[in-house]
Amino acid sequence: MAIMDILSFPDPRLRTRAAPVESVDDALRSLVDDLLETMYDAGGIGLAATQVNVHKRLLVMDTSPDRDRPRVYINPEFEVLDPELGEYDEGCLSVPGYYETVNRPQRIRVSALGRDGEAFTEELDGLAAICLQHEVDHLDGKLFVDYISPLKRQRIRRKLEKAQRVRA
Ligand code: GNR
Ligand code: NI
Repeated sequence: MAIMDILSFPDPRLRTRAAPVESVDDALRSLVDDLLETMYDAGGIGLAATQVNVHKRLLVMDTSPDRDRPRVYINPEFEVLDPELGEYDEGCLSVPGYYETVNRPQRIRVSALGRDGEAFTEELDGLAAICLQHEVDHLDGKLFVDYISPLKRQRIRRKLEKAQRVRA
């Protein structure tokens, strides 16, 4: 197991569209375990492979209160079950320190492969539905800051660029 480095906005690698996973083998399962370890270490409720610079359609989540319910989604697809949007203050491990309100559908049906390579379908609502959509956006090269005003996005970009220069 290993903790991986998480890319930060505005790193252009976060804009990569991830490719479908071809086979769920031991190497992929090892990556899944590293993603989970990295997510728990960073204190996030989700993590997409894109964020650790691996451009495969794979994400992990744990929205449980005790953080003891890891979920794995390989090649996830979702459909919206209820077009009504709900607003939520979203954050992102790749946009550290910033939270902005985003509107998304509140109920979705997700199909994916699990860690064992078996297909499953489930319905999600609440925070899990928000998080899954946020993670699938990462796999498509999208970030929650794409939904806010260009002025706010530019302000966040400048501050994170400055913080990254200081750390470098
Ligand atoms: O830890 C996270 N919290 C969060 C809060 C509201 C909406 C989405 C998220 S996902 C985020 C972890 C992350 O960046 N996943 O890509
Ligand atoms: Ni994120």
